[in-house]
This record gives sequence, structure tokens and C-alpha cells, in this order.
Amino acid sequence: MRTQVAIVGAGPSGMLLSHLLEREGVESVVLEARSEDYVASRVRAGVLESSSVDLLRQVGLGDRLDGEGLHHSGILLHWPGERHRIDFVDLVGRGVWVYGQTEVQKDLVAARRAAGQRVEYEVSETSIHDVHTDRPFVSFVDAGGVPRRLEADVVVGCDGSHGPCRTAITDRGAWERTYPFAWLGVLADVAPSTGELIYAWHPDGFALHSMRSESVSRFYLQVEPDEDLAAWSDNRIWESLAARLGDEPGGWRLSTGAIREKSILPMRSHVAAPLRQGRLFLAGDAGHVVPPTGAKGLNLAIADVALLAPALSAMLRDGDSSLADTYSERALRRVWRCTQFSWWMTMMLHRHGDDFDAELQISQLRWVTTSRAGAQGLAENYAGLPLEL
Ligand code: RFL
Ligand code: PHB
Repeated sequence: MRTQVAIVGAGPSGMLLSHLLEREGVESVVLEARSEDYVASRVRAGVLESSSVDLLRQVGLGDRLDGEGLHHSGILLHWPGERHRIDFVDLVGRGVWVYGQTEVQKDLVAARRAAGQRVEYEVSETSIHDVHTDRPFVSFVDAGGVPRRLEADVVVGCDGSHGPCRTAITDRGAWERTYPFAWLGVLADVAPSTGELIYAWHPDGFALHSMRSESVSRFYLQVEPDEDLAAWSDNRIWESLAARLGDEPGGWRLSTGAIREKSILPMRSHVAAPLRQGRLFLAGDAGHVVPPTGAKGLNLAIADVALLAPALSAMLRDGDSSLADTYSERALRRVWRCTQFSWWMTMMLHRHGDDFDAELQISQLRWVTTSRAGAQGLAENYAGLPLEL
């Protein structure tokens, strides 16, 4: 098989890249290790920045988002006895959209299918070769067990944080932070008890009340990194969420419902640089991972491919590699901004250290919620910075 761009990974970065490339007249083939259903049903991100939404709309992927997405103009920050609203629209003139990654993925798959995009699902033994020549290729074994080879002008690793592309870049630096806690994620069939996301600091640990629709809520609880999921009965989950989110008789109440899914998610920051070696480029989680507290991972994946698609098109169509040559540096500027913001939100909201750390956290929360300058910094980063910094 031969194509212009071989894309490894059919998650949001890979599928959106193939969509953007086609609009630029560049052909691609996508290789994916999992099945189409598996990729479509992974419960992950829930929040889109306004620049992500603008881009999806511009490229014809905004119809369902406009109909079913929930526009939020702010978030709530909570700690025992206090709840404050950060109004993004008032502070920085733009809000965010609650629209699940599962929905973004559905829209991408539908659009690519309609365009006749070639996606090979359930491939194995994916390996990247000859990235220092102008004929790189990917070898893999297809779903039927047949060894194959995909030749291309360029290979893009959109294969997430455990894929083979990142390790194929041999001349790279890696920056990493592992946090001493994890999240227990819960999806429940219950109407959200809040109109906006609640990020809560509590002596027992962080909690987040998010949502997917008017009838489905998404919650997270800070737990130990080696937490045993079996130790969390539905009852214990609801009691912990109620306590940490500030449920009070006569005050705000948390509605409970049937828990559909629960899982433990590790929390880490990781940046690999550069995002390119020869004719291999990285985008999305393949190049960087952030803890989910700032809701940045999916947005960074979208921002990367928004820079990469025009760069590859100029290189392959017009023979101009100036944008491709600066892709890594331009993308990393935004990656480090989001890495810092995600780290900052994580360290402000999770219980760690001793009582001194706890007092600093409460003081910082007070400043962020009572000073316009403090609130504006959070709002500007959360609602999203321009695609190119
Ligand atoms: P993905 O989605 O991981 O897709 C990579 C794809 O590559 C495939 N793959 C391979 N294919 C072929 N050959 C191989 N050898 C392969 N190895 C792997 C994988 O099967 C997979 O299909 O990466 P991508 O496309 O870069 O997208 C990144 C986002 O998925 C990720 O950043 C977000 O989900 C992060 N994230 C959030 N981001 C936000 O912007 N807002 C949020 O609110 C938010 N919440 C979250 C999150 C991530 C979470 N988890 C589970 C990590 C909440 C959670 C709980
Ligand atoms: C989610 O709804 O999954 C979600 C929302 C906000 C975050 C992280 C995850 O910061």
C-alpha cells in the first residue's frame, strides 16, 4: 500500500488529522490497533475549549456539537463551607463546551466514512521504518493476520501515550512528573446536580462533578495511585462524592443514580521533544500527556493537528517545508503552557503534603475566587488560548 501520509492511531488526533489533510487535498491511510467499537466507546474527555469548537465547526464537524453540546460559561470551585463561581465569559469573553470525546469520535468516524477514508482497524506489530529517508514505511499485521507494509511520504504518530511512534524517535528528551494520587472515574445515569462543573478541594481529597448530557453525570474522586477498585462500592462512592462536593441538608444536594462504569486513572505529566524526527511527526498523547484536572488533553490533540495539517500540506503539495520544520517548536509552546496549567490546577486541588500545604491551597483558592486578576488567569487558560502562542 502507498499513501502520502501514514497515520498511526484512529483516536481523535489521527481521525481529525486525516479529515484536515483531505480538505487540503492530501491523502492518508489510518492504522489502528483496536476495533472501531472499542475506540468509539472509550469514556474519556468531556470539555472542549472554544478554539477546538471553532475549528470543528469550520471543518464541517459542528452540527451535532451545536445541537447536543452544552455551552458552559464558567465553573464552580468548592471547598468546605464555600462555593465560588469563575465566570469565563465575563472574565475573558469565551466559555467552553461540554461534549464527550465519545461524541467527537463518532462525528469524526461518520465524516471519514462518508469521505471513503481508508482505516485499517485491529492491526498488530506496528513498526516504523526509514524515517530518515523520503520513503518511510510502516509494517504491521492486518486484522486477518497478514503481514503488510504501508509506504508513505510522511508518518504521523497519533498512537497515544503507549504507542510505538514515540519510542521510534531516538534523539529526544522526555520530561515527566508522576503525581502521588489517581482518579476514580464514575459514569452514572443521573441528571447532573449542577449546571456547571464543580471542582472541589476537601481534606479527604479532590472531587469533580462533570456531566455528559442532561441525564448522564460524570464524577471523579481522588484516590491512592494503587487503589483497589473493589474497595469502592456504589454506596461508598456516593457518600464520598456527597461529602467532598458539599452536600448538606437544607443546602445543595447531590442526586444519585445507577453507576454504569467505574475505573481508576493514573495521573501524570509527560512531554517528549522534539515532536519530529526526519519524516516521523508526533501529535496528541503520543507527544504529551497532562493530568486531566485542566481538561486539556483532547484540546491539545486538536491543536497539534490543526498546526500539523497545513504544515504537511505545504510540504507535500507545494514542496515548502518551512511550517513542517517549525511544527515541533510551535506546538510545544502551547503544550508547555497547558502542561503548566494542568499541573497548577492539579496541585491546587488535590490533597497532598501536610497541613501547611493544605493552608496554602485554601489561600490560593481564595485568591483565585476573589481577585479578578487571579480568576482571569484561570479563566484564560481553562477556556483556552489561541491555537498558536
Ligand atoms: P488516543 O485517544 O489515546 O488515541 C490513540 C490511538 O492509537 C491507537 N494505538 C495504535 N494504533 C496502531 N498501532 C499501535 N501500535 C497503536 N498503539 C496505540 C490506540 O488504540 C488509540 O486508538 O490519543 P489522541 O488521539 O492523541 O487523543 C488524546 C485524548 O484521547 C486524550 O488527551 C484525552 O482523552 C485526555 N482527557 C481529557 N482531555 C480533555 O481535553 N478534556 C478532558 O476533559 C479530558 N478528560 C482525559 C479526560 C483523559 C482521561 N483518561 C482516561 C486518560 C479524562 C480521562 C479520564
Ligand atoms: C470529564 O467530564 O470527563 C472531565 C471534565 C473536566 C475535567 C476532566 C474530565 O477537568
